[in-house]
Amino acid sequence: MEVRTGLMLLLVFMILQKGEGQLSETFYQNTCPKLESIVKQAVSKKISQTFVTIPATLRLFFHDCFVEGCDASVMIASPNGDAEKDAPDNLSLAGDGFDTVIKAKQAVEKQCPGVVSCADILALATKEVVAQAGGPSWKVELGRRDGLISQASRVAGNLPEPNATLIQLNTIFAKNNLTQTDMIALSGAHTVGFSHCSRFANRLYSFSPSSPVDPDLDTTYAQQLMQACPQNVDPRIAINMDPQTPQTFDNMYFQNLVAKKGLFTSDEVLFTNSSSQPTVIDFAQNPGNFNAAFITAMRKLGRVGVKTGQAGQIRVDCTAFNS
Ligand code: HEM
Ligand SMILES: *[C@@H]1O[C@H](CO)[C@@H](O)[C@H](O)[C@H]1NC(C)=O
Ligand SMILES: *[C@@H]1O[C@H](CO)[C@@H](O)[C@H](O)[C@H]1NC(C)=O
Ligand SMILES: *[C@@H]1O[C@H](CO)[C@@H](O)[C@H](O)[C@H]1NC(C)=O
Ligand SMILES: CC(=O)N[C@H]1CO[C@H](CO)[C@@H](O)[C@@H]1O
Repeated sequence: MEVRTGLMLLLVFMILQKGEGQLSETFYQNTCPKLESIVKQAVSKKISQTFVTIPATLRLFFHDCFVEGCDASVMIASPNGDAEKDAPDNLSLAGDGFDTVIKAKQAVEKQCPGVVSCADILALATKEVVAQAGGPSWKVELGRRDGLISQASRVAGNLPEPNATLIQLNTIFAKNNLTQTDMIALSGAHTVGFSHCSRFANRLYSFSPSSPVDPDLDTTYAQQLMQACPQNVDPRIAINMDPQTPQTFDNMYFQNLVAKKGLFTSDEVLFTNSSSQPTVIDFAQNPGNFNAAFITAMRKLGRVGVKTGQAGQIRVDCTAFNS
């Protein structure tokens, strides 16, 4: 009899544990029912102030998830300059992404104090910026807790470089449970936003001894890039990554790749390598297929390394651990 009761308790305990440890679309249904509309309002206001809100928030989410998991660790500000956001890889994260999360969190705290994690607010804000740029929308899984570690030294090697090969891209995404198709779809985020000249200048001036300009770059596009980014250009200069529809979240990125107008080597390789080319052509020709793949991949990205249940904390201020 006692053994059976014990087993029953164990079973109930295991079910509870499992429920607690998983993300769910209805996580805040009772504790903060208006969460989505509060975040939406804060994000819309921020977008009306600056378009940069859109690419900056989207990239911030990606960088957060790939380093320590989606736990808002990228938001932490360190007085010593040794937090995740201070790493060289993060040097170009635009301040407007951080500001978007801070503003949305402040709005959420007014109605549901101490309940919603910064990690979840970043995930919701990211869905919002994509939708408001004309991209697809999706249901965001919630229940992430905020992380307790944010170190610049833990960034290196976890984020892909713009000169990465297909194998390197696949390896780094696979470590985050993302497939090659997920990786290609997520790269479509480069349909909005900016890049500094230094991230692709090698393709214009020093590609190889026999060919200073990368032969995989359309010649007219290469000339336009050289005009925008002359050698020794001001390092603060940044250009649109999608030269055709820079402010719209569409499948133009893939059409650009087919036209040899991918900005980074890591973009163009998705078309030049025969193993990924069919997916690029599919996404270039069928926006619906891209949108569906992007949704699938964003939901998977949002599960990377998440802390749930009692792990981590619900930060009061997204830029600081609770004291
Ligand atoms: C596949 C590997 C990837 C590489 C090598 C890569 C690399 C880069 C680089 C070098 C920049 C320019 C940064 C600058 O100079 O300011 C950039 C910008 C950006 N990336 Fe990626 N990225 C990758 C994947 C992703 C993913 C998965 C997302 C999101 C889902 C993303 C979203 C963005 C956005 C939105 C920007 C523009 C940021 C802004 O305008 O503030 N990237 N990326
Ligand atoms: C990419 O650039 C970095 C830094 O310049 C270099 O260390 C690395 O070897 C390059 N990777 C490839 C695949 O060319
Ligand atoms: C294409 O990518 C695969 C990995 O998916 C790699 O094995 C192969 O060497 C690449 N091909 C070229 C021509 O770089
Ligand atoms: C990848 O998925 C496995 C199995 O679900 C999980 O144990 C692991 O933590 C995941 N990795 C990341 C980085 O999220
Ligand atoms: C070292 C460094 O410049 N880090 C930067 C990382 O990104 C944040 C947000 O834009 C900057 O404030 C830091 O200066």
